[in-house]
Amino acid sequence: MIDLASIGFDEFFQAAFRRFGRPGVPARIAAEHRGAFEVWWTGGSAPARLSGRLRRASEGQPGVGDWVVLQAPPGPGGPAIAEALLPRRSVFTRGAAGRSSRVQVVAANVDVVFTVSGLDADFNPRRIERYVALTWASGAQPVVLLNKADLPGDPTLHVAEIEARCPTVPVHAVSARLGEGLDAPRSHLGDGRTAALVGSSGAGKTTLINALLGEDRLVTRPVRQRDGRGTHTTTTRQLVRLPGEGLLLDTPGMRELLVHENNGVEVVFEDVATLATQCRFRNCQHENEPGCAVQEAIRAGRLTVERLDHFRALEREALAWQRRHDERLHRESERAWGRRIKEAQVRIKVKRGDVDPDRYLK
Ligand SMILES: Nc1nc2c(ncn2[C@@H]2O[C@H](COP(=O)(O)OP(=O)(O)OP(=O)(O)O)[C@@H](O)[C@H]2O)c(=O)[nH]1
Ligand SMILES: [Mg+2]
Ligand SMILES: [Zn+2]
Repeated sequence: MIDLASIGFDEFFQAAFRRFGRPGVPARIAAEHRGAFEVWWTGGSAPARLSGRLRRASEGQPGVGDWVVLQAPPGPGGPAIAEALLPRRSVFTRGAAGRSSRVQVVAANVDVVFTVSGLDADFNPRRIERYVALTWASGAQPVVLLNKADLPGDPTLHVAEIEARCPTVPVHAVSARLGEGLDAPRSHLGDGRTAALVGSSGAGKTTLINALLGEDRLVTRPVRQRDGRGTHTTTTRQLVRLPGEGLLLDTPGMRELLVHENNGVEVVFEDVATLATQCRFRNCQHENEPGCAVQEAIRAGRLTVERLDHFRALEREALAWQRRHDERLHRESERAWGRRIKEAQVRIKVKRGDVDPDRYLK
């Protein structure tokens, strides 16, 4: 038996299921492998497939983490049939490799996306930025986990570098192998919450899940000695339950992180974007300008400050993203980042008392 609330079936999905209005059984897609699904429903776990109508539906295909409606309770007579996809609260997608127009659901209805990066040859700040940008666009909270902190070297510099590049994003150094620093990812979990782990093959996503589980349940494999790259060990996206602490979604390391048109931004922040078009000034920053529809909505209780912050972060990421497409602008911003990273490094040294603050920080 599964208590649906513990796997994320909250008021949002309850209301969506009521609006669906026909008989059926709500279930969450827990795993997918080549078109075959495993779903979780109140009766436990069961195999499922999509109805023909859902397979042909234009609104996008269901992925792991999605809530679907089964025609009937699963029984012994073969896979249950999912006939409808409930609306999503968040969705992390990427352009599928190969056919450029296809969009692949990496993780649906996740509250947090952990971008996992090894503090070895895998460490690549620009790639981490891309994951963070895609996470903002998904509607989930980004968190960066710099794994393998047990390797020689000082992780604090890397943490500072990522913090400088991704302001407002929590960045933590952890060691999945030694089980160190796990309170940080734990603090983002909770009963009924879902966190997805993304990152390149070999970063240690599955090892991290095992460490949080406290048992070696999922298969992990060493990276190649030569270049530290993983061997694509995880091949299915799947949800794992951490009793009382929520759900983790393991994903296969991605070879490519293709961006596609807007990655769902307009869906997730439609309310804020619409309000912004109603401000008196076209370049309104929504701070204390007269005639600001966004601040007006906050005063009236129709919009929360948190949501505006989240939207701002996304805008900032989107801007950074656009910049990267412009080679000339890109080089300029790279120099600016370099300055900010240096400043962050100096701040750390000042904290440790290694340098005289008056010389560096004015
Ligand atoms: N030194 C060190 N090695 C680690 C750590 N975490 C994971 N590893 C090693 O990194 C290798 C790859 O780990 P996996 O967990 O399989 O990596 P993954 O991100 O799941 O990779 P894919 O499933 O291929 O996407 C394994 O040999 C792990 O033991 C860590 O904290 N420190
Ligand atoms: Mg794995
Ligand atoms: Zn405004």
